[in-house]
Amino acid sequence: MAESLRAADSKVQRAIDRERERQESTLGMIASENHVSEAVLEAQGSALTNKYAEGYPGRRYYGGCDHVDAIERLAVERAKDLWGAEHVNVQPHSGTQANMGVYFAVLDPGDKILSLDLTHGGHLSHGHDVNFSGQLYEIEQYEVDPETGYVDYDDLAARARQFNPDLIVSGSSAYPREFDFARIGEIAAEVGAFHLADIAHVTGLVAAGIHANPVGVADFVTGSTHKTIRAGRGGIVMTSEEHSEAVDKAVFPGAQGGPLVHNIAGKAVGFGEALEPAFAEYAEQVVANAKTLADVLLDHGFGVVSGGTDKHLVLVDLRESHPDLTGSEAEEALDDVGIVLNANTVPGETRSPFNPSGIRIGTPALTTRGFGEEQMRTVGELVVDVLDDPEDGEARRRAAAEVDRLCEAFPVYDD
Ligand code: DSN
Repeated sequence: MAESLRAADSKVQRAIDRERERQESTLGMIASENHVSEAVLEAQGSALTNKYAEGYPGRRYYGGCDHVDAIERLAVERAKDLWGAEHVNVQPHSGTQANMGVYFAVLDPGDKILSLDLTHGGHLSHGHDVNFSGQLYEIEQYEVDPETGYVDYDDLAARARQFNPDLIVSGSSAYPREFDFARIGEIAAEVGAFHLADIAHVTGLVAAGIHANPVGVADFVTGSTHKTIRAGRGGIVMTSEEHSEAVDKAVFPGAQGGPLVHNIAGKAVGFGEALEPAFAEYAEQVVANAKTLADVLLDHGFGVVSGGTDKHLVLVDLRESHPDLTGSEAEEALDDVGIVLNANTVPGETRSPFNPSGIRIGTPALTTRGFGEEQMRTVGELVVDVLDDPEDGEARRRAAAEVDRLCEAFPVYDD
């Protein structure tokens, strides 16, 4: 039992070592990723993984739950402090499971959901036909205005009146602007729909008070806990007392079995860190860095959806500035020099999801490493140099050397 992973399974250990080295030696710019603290890693990699705890604190279906009860209560209380919700469920295994919990709480199969189209920045779990949400419910989608790149609220309202949804989802995975939660709430109230605000990407920015908070405005707020909030991996549902019982029943036993208590411990630890004043400074820097990145790209003629960003990500539409370069080719060229991001569909997409026309670039992970605007400007210039001529080997070599220098200067973990 005492054998270390290195001694017990060198193949898995080697792959973990390599992954850790990859994270240290590349610039992680996938907008949904971050680097959690050693403390969060320790909590997630603890003996808690051994424990089954179906149910909720004080109401479990298994014995021996005193300590995991204490941990789950801490996660819930800290989440209430961060986002101001009356009721919090920290058990969803992911943001998608959090959305499932809300759908199961208030919808029946065949009910109607109005949500943002995936290619306009939405998410699979908001009703895409390859996901359970698109298979169980009838879906109508709103879009962004093709001219401005902002959600077209008049169109959203018109579709709501015509479609008569049971639930409207605000929230996104690749929309660079804040949602007008109050306006969507008014539209939902007008048509008698519930309003779910999915803040998966911006949980940290909302907690830090630099992004509008839909808690108390929307009926339900879901999020993931490992993106901008930088806590243990998973999801969260927030709601009022009124819907608390329905949500809890929908998450367990409705959608899930035993909670992942090691992840819940990681959530508790990360939420505790986010309650410290330094976290607000971090979140502000995340946004300042994204704005700097957008400015550099705009200055070099790149198409930036909506002309900039309010948050942690920039969505680049390559079609006008680089018509011969697809998002996947851009992702590959940047990956080659150690800048890791993802190809992404863009509003009005004319290619395919597998080889789309854009790239999504995020700043949460680099900001965790200590990057400020100066470094972000450098990174922006590297992106420009590589994408302006992906065949230029000399430019790639220069970029790779600069990536090495930045990685050494800003390590992720001390060891
Ligand atoms: N996969 C996440 C993202 O990249 O946005 C969302 O689930």
